[in-house]
Amino acid sequence: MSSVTADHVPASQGHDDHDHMPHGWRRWLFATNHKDIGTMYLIFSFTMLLEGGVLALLLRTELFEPGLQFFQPELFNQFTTMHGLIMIFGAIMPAFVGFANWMIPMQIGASDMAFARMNNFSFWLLPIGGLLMTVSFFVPGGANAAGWTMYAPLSLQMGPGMDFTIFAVHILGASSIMGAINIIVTVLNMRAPGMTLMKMPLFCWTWLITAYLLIAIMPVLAAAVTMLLTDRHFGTSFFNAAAGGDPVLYQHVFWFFGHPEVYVMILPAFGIVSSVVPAFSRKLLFGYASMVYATAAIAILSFLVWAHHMFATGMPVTGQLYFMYATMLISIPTGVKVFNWVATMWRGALTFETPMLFAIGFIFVFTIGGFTGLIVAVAPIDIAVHDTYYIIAHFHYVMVAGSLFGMYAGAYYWMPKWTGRMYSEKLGKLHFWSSMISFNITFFPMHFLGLAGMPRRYADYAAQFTDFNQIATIGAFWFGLSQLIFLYAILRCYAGHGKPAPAKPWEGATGLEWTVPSPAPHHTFVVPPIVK
Ligand code: CU1
Repeated sequence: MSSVTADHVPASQGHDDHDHMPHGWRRWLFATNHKDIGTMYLIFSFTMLLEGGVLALLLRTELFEPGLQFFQPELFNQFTTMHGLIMIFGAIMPAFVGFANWMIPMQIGASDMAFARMNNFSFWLLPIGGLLMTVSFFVPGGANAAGWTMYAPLSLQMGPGMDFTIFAVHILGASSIMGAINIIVTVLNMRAPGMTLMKMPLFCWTWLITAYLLIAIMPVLAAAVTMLLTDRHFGTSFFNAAAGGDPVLYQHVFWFFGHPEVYVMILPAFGIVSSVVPAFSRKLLFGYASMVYATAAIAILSFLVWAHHMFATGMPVTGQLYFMYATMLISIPTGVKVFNWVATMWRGALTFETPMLFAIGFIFVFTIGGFTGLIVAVAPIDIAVHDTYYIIAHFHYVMVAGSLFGMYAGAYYWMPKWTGRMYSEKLGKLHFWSSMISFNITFFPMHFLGLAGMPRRYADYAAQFTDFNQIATIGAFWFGLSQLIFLYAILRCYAGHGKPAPAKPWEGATGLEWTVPSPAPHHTFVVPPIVK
């Protein structure tokens, strides 16, 4: 990574009067500039993606055949829980904060994030939280096997690993809240002259709205797990029915966090796709204002639909109807977005470099996930497929083909800005096609498994489910290996291979970040031209 900055810190090295950037490991531990912190966020989240991915492959290995081959059900369930928690809190959320750190200041013409030292703190909480989450495996009683949702009453009976998980969630949540505060203050206070809110790139808008979501929901999650903690150790009985508590209350509190959390993980991807599609269509984004309003509408509606995760708890029919219709309402602003992306491409001068492939792949495959979301919003259907692989298929279409593909679109799009090098288009395209095909081989059959009644979170299954499970496992290993292509492609850039990137590598790209040279100078922003 030294080659990234080598060209840009020469004068100050040695006699360090103006540039207070520390060198060596201190540069990273004490980092206060948004680019280094952004890089660390991205490295951390990719590491967690690999850890969560290995856990997923362990699950798929056990599920290659019916019967118990490798893992006992208890351990299998621990893998399930940790796969979910690590992907959500370790991989997806920090990755988007990494994108925000790198790109938002450059996109709005700010010199850095508003709170540089808090930025350092919120990053360094992550490895601590991630470590705590991971070591809970090795605590007596093990990591919690109650699922990533940590439902009471089961989570009240888990071993000490559960307390590790609770504490890890607190720490990761605190990091998210600080990241969100930083992003809000940066966007609202530090825009260059002329950069009005309605001129910001969509990525800044989607992150601004996401940050408000985070501030609203992370304390709710913290409250839920704190109540678990006091139920476990301090004699309360919020969720303990035997002592007058209500386990379903846990689900209400959890999903009041959990549903908006889904949008925390997808809105920034919407922002990235809204940057990439216009660039490779050589057109301005179609319907900018409607994109902003649709994002805000999705965010507001996301607070009103939480109990669609709870249709199977025996809700009154009026409650089921309300949550069903409210959930379906979200497909309207989401449809506006998909329409706008397609309309942006309509009659554009399209080219299909890797970022555009991932963006189009996102629109196509994420929309399948959105569509199955509409299907499971229907209460009677949801009750039928509740806790089956249909749900697993649905949300992996949203989180992998949505969040992850959106991130890959952004990573290839801005890689020249980050590394100063052009990635290999051959490797990028190989990564895209290999991921796209293997992703669908992995997750599409899970729709059939779910409809046929295969339940989630079991290490064993009935023999008639064997074929689709074997297909899914083969796809999963293929998908996992494909991600190493990305690792290789980006390491090549950092190692200085590939053509030097021009400041503006993409013909149709607009936005302030492209007025900065590649790689972006280490400390300060090149004084931005006044936006007209
Ligand atoms: Cu939901």
